[in-house]
Amino acid sequence: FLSRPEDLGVVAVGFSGGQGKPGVDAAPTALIESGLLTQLRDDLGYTLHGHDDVHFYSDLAPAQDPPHRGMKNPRAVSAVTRKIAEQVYAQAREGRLVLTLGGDHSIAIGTIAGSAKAVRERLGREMAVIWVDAHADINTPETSGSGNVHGMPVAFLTGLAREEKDEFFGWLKDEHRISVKKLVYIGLRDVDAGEKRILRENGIKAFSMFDIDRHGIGRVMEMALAHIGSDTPIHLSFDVDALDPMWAPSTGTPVRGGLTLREGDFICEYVHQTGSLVAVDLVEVNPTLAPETDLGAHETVRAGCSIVRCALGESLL
Ligand code: 6HN
Ligand code: MN
Ligand code: MN
Ligand code: MN
Repeated sequence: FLSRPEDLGVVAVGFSGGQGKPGVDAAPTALIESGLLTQLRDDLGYTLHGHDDVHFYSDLAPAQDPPHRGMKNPRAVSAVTRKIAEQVYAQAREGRLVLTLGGDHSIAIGTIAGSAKAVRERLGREMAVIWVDAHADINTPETSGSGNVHGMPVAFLTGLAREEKDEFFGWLKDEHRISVKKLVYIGLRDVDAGEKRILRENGIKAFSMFDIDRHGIGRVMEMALAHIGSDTPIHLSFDVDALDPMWAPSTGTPVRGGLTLREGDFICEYVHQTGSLVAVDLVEVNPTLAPETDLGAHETVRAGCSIVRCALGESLL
């Protein structure tokens, strides 16, 4: 009822400017070459829209992009995410489910801004976000130790971080933002001290690996959905580093002690089953980072494909 599931808008973004390691820009091509889109079309029956090429947006990066409030590549990340917001909005406005293949997690500034705006217009509703990640990505420019914007998207999307100027995310308006009340984290295990304070002070719902071990992933998903409330459109933003490096070693900031592939797939299946999914991001696959052997990259791409297929209903009988 929320979107026409047979129509899938695809946005493929080869962007790495939200962090320092090259190679995450190669992920969309690797995922597509491994057959992901073909599977979605032929096996799951989706009609694909807008998938014709991977966008790199090198033309949007200014020649000079010095730090601003400690943020690295701020103009490039702002310009690219603004463009992504337009692309995702254009797909979502048509009532399509939107799949975005990243790219580092800074691109979620664009994907969530675009889908939140479309959901408000189409359904008159405020969208919820399920953020599956080892990290909370809710640093403000001031709390960030790294200056990498992929550690800040949630702060900008919730309005906890703000900027006036268009060239530094000032283009983000209320229509693009989400409420901290409609945000749920799953899989956290490497949260900076400043981020913990932000989570606490804003009463943000977060299920860490401790909670998953304690309750099991089934109960955690029940509690996550209970928090969001039924009939609420859901944007699922999945950072592949939520998975244990055993399953997804090729990623820029791996953290041990993560989700099994099966737990990751279950999260996606569960969200799919609600019928409320409006958009999915898969980010932070870096096929050029392959600890030990080349198998690392292959396995990580394979895990990413599995996550996406489960979110799009592969497991339904
Ligand atoms: N990600 N909290 C660290 C930072 O630099 O702010 C790590 C962020 C990781 C971001 O994995 O999408
Ligand atoms: Mn992330
Ligand atoms: Mn992460
Ligand atoms: Mn850390």
